Amino acid sequence: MEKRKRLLICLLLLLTFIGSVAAQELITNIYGRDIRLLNGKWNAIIDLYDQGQRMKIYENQQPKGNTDFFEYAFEGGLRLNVPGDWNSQLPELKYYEGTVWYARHFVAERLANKRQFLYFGAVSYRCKVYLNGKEIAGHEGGFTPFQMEVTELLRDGDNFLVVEVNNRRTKDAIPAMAFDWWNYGGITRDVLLVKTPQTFIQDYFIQLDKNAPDRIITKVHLSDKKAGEKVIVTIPELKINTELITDAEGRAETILNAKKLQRWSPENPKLYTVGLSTGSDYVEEQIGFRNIVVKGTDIYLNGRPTFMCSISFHEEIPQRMGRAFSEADAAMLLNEAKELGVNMIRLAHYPQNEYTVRLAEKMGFILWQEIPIWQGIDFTDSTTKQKAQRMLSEMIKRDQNRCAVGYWGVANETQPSKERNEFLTSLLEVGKQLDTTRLYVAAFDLVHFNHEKQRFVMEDSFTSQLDVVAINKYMGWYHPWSVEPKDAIWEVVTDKPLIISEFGGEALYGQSGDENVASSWSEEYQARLYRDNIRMFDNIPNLRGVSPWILFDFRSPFRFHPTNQDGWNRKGLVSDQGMRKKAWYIMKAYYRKKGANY
Ligand code: GCB
Repeated sequence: MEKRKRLLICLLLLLTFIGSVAAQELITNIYGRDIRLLNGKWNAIIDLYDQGQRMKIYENQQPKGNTDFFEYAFEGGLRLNVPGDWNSQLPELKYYEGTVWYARHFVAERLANKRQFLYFGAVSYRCKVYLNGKEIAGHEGGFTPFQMEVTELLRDGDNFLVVEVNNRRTKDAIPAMAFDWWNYGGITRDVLLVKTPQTFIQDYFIQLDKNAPDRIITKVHLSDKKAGEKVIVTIPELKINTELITDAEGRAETILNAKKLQRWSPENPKLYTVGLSTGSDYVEEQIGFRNIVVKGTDIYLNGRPTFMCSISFHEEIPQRMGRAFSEADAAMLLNEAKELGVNMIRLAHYPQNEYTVRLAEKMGFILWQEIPIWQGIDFTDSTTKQKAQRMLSEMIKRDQNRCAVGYWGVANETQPSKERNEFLTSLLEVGKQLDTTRLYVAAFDLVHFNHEKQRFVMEDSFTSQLDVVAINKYMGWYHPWSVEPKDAIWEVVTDKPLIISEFGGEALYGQSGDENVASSWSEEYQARLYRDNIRMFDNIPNLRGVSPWILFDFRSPFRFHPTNQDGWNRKGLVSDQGMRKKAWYIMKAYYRKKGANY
């Protein structure tokens, strides 16, 4: 009996624990809500040996009796900026991979007629959240948002919030043990306290049907399972004012017909004010509408075959050697992309912050967003698979109404295997359940020259499941030219559109050298490599876009060359100091020429 009782208690505890850490459905358009930013200077403790848990430092106890003492205090110690990575804030944290505890006080009010949530834009890589001494949530994945309800947990007056952040690389993580960018740790995006009505509009999807220029798919989900609730959707500029009624699940959906719709495009990134209201809630945001589909080997944007003149960047400000996190950071990165003359950006290699996505949409960039399934992922691990599925849904849910997003990327440079195929197939299933209005893409690095055929070829059965196949190919850098660029003919997944999602080579800005010698790390070599690759592009019949690697030089721990790299991947078209290399001008000219096609 005793044993059974104990077992039952254990089970109950476990259930409470699972309940407390379970991810909650994200609130759509968080910045359009009644929010308060909890950014600023937070107190921090570096916990290299993971002792904070044992010491329960999240309780932040103060000594009371004469014999009381605590071997920690948040007050009077390290202070870190939130949002921000920790690596760039303190020399001793530059290479740090481990735990840092963040803490701050904030004043709140318990409100009888409102619900309140804590929302984190991103915490890298895993974290536990403690409010007023109790663990209330946990999250894994460094690039997607999560939230938790705190209505019943807040105190009137002072509240104490602690986040235990850990960025140690592990085999079961995404990305896993090694990746070609800096492993920034910290609370890297905004922290918000959000207020909503008791029953509120939790989620809505308002996007154009992929195949129709005037049918707006509209789906709304209330926070409670309330049937018979009225939801009014308005788009004043289109004279749309439509009433929907929720079903027993609190859901309602319809198709809005929008005859005189001006579609969003890179040349005219038109957005409409869309409002949603119920008896108790109102939310609005700027939403755009566009069609993106594949027919044969073409990508059609708003019914027009479109060539993707793309560029990639990491979420990093090179001059600061730190993560980008603000609207000003987004403007810096995007303005430089605009100068290059692109109509698309591949946000590599993980979902980047919402400021970047929203500003990119206003500026007219088509976006490719992807999750960090980057080489070396353990496809045999079912928990890793679940993590990937969750990351993908968090990415999609956050940006589902950003028409600028044309592509969801599910993987970068993976090797064929049964497990890999099952893993990625499951991701496509999860994605398509949530969103059928974008193209699904993955990048592969398996194209090789077949001497018998005298052709570049690739065999990977998984490509058949994708809308667009993307290829990373470093001709002239990791691969010497097997034939002259003019003879480098491609026969790769010939029935689908191909995008060269990466090509390039390294050059140290300001260094001149032999254009034929890679190890000169010279701008001349990089420029020549660009000219050669551009020559080869003419030999790829189904090529529908290119995306050089990469806009800016970026920090990477495995770039060891002491003088030419010194911890930087130098494939940027623009240097770490913001200076344009020779290859930048070649790419700009190529895009100007291609511009005629979009
Ligand atoms: C790749 C990766 C990218 C690397 C790049 C490189 O194939 O996708 O993340 O940074 O090559 O520079 O080697």
